[in-house]
Amino acid sequence: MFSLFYGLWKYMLSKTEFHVLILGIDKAGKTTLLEKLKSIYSKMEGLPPDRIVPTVGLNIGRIEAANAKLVFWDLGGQVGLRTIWEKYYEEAHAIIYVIDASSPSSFEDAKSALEKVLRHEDLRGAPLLILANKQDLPGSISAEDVARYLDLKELDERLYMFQAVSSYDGTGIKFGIDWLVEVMERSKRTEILRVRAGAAGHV
Ligand SMILES: Nc1nc2c(ncn2[C@@H]2O[C@H](COP(=O)(O)OP(=O)(O)O)[C@@H](O)[C@H]2O)c(=O)[nH]1
Ligand SMILES: [Mg+2]
Repeated sequence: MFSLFYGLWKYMLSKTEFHVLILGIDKAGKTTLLEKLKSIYSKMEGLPPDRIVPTVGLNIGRIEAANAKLVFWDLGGQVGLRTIWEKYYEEAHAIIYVIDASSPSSFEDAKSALEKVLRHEDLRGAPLLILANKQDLPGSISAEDVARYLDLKELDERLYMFQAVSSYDGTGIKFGIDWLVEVMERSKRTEILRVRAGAAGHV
């Protein structure tokens, strides 16, 4: 009996397309991360870093990872574009927040932008993967130090993890994505989004 339900559950999850927001301030490395994700997980070659231009609006990437279908939304990070973020919040299963771990002067801005994201009602319960990016650079700080610096107070009831990555050489990315898929599959928010999508389908 258990295995029947488990099988059904697994089947439903395999049909789910998870929406993952990639957020962070300008130049944190969001678009470079998205292109790296494409090149790691799909046969398609991602854009090389020197071909990536500043994002105005939205970049989308679709991949399959750990048997799950993932859609990434990379939103422009410039202050003037941040109001666009909120339109995607409601539909997102999880958040990846990218931080340039080699740029201490940007930490304060990164922290306040993240706190604003976490306070947003429409993102309640969304699992959060915080990436300490640019680990290939000698001046970068560890994921633990980023966590200590951010000293986030509003994480309760949210599944989260800090992970050191490099969007250049790919270090740490698979580990972070595996974690994200696992927590999205069992998150209450995924359940709520599924129920809502089902209800909308019957209208
Ligand atoms: N060394 C290094 N540079 C990176 C990494 N990720 C992004 N960058 C560089 O950081 C700058 C901003 O990257 P971009 O992806 O455009 O940032 P976005 O504004 O958050 O989308 C570019 O010059 C990238 O080449 C990384 O992991 N290592
Ligand atoms: Mg960008």
